[in-house]
Amino acid sequence: MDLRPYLTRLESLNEVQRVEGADWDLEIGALSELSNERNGPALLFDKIKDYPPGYRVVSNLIATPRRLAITLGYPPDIPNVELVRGIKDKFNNLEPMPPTMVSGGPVLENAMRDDEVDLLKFPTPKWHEHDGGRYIGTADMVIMRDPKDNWVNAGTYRIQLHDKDTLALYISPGHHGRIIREMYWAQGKSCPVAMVFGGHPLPWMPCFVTFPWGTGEFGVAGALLGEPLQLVRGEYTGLPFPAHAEIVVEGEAPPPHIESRKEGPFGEGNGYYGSAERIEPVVKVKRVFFRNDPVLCGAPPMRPPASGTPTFVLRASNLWYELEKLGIPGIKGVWATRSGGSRFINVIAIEQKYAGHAMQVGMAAMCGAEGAYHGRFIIVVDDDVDPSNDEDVLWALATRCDPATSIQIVRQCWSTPLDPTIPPEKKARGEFTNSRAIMLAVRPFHWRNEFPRVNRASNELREKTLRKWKHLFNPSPPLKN
Ligand SMILES: Cc1cc2nc3c(=O)[nH]c(=O)nc-3n(C[C@H](O)[C@H](O)[C@H](O)COP(=O)(O)O)c2cc1C
Ligand SMILES: [Mn+2]
Repeated sequence: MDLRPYLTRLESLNEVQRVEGADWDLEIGALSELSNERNGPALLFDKIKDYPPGYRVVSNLIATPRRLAITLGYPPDIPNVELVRGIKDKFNNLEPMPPTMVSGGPVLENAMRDDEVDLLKFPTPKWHEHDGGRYIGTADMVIMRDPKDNWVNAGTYRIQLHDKDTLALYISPGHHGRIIREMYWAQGKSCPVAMVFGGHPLPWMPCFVTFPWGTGEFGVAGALLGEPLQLVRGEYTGLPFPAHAEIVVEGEAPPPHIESRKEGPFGEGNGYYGSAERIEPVVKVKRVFFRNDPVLCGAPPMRPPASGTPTFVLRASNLWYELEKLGIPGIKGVWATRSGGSRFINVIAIEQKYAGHAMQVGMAAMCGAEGAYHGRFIIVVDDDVDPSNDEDVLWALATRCDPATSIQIVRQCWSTPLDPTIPPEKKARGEFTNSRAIMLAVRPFHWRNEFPRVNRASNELREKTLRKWKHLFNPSPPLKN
């Protein structure tokens, strides 16, 4: 549950690159994007411009399927679809493990109280050129207690740095933190909040994966860690936060009529500034706790296929789970393409079992809580196609999908204000809907046996040829069909 040994381990696997002398103003953001576009390592920035050595930022911690696999205990080279299958099974069989309260921890090594609070002490990046400010919270945990039922929620919501003791907290409608915050405001009270800006990625993961209302994400974190997460009680709010966190703040969100400020714009995961600049509530910070030489964690959204967070793998896992729960047979693999910003292009590979099976899968993929929200294209392929290989999927689309007969359009589906294709006048009336295309890139079931044979060398011929001629290939090309 401690970030430091985890970073040492990543470093021994060549999965961390140290960078010295970068500027918090756009350079850390641009380097994170350039690196992730190349599937590069996590970046650990030190000696950041204007900041003392030791005040670090790490970005892209689990941004590649490879580092996500390492973090969750899978082999680093596990094929994408096997990773998605593993996460689907793991996350849906978790027995929450309640956290334990401890009396101290590394996070309490340094403190700033009341007038001492100065968040400018940390090298918060300005991530993208047209961002409205610096965002201290991207790979964060926002911790709040339900005032009625007393359980503790932890969610990842973006956090802008307004000034030395004021933050903006942007939470979308329906998300748990927003519901809880409004419960306090309805009683005319400020909402107590603790926020974590860095730590081990395992306890962070449940904070950006959706769990039902009432499920404490800290219990899920314990299940992922295999031991109870250690928490300390904040002296200002009484809220619990991880004892091994890097930087934690405590404060309160006053009702919006008392104080609100402009938030955004912020570069979002679709690749646009979709939610623009709006008036949003703030958080007044009263306490800051941080470790010696703190590491601020960042997971900046990026224009796809780049991404600071592995949301594409998690979307695919949830979608697969939903299809499985419906009892649909023959699902062999699910993927959410990185280019589709994880949501807009979903691919499902099936072993066709009956006429209409492929269309059943396409329709089902638009219906569950995960699959229905914020989608656009659903591509169904046969199981000789790796759904996580974009080039193979495009080949299947190019050769097995007849536009006139294999594409179905469904209108008025569930989208979001972030969807860049919704025209301004429709957005103004709150009509956040879009259309979906189900694209069947499968051999038509009833004449699949007469469909022309594929001319790619068989696995057997490939293996035999490569064994004999392996000196010609460096690195060796893929073996599997
Ligand atoms: C990097 C990143 C940034 C996110 N930013 C926001 C955000 O600004 N606002 C928001 O409501 N959700 C955001 N999300 C999505 C939520 O974290 C996600 O929906 C989560 O399930 C919310 O937790 P909750 O279900 O406890 O509300 C973000 C997710 C990631 C991975
Ligand atoms: Mn929650």
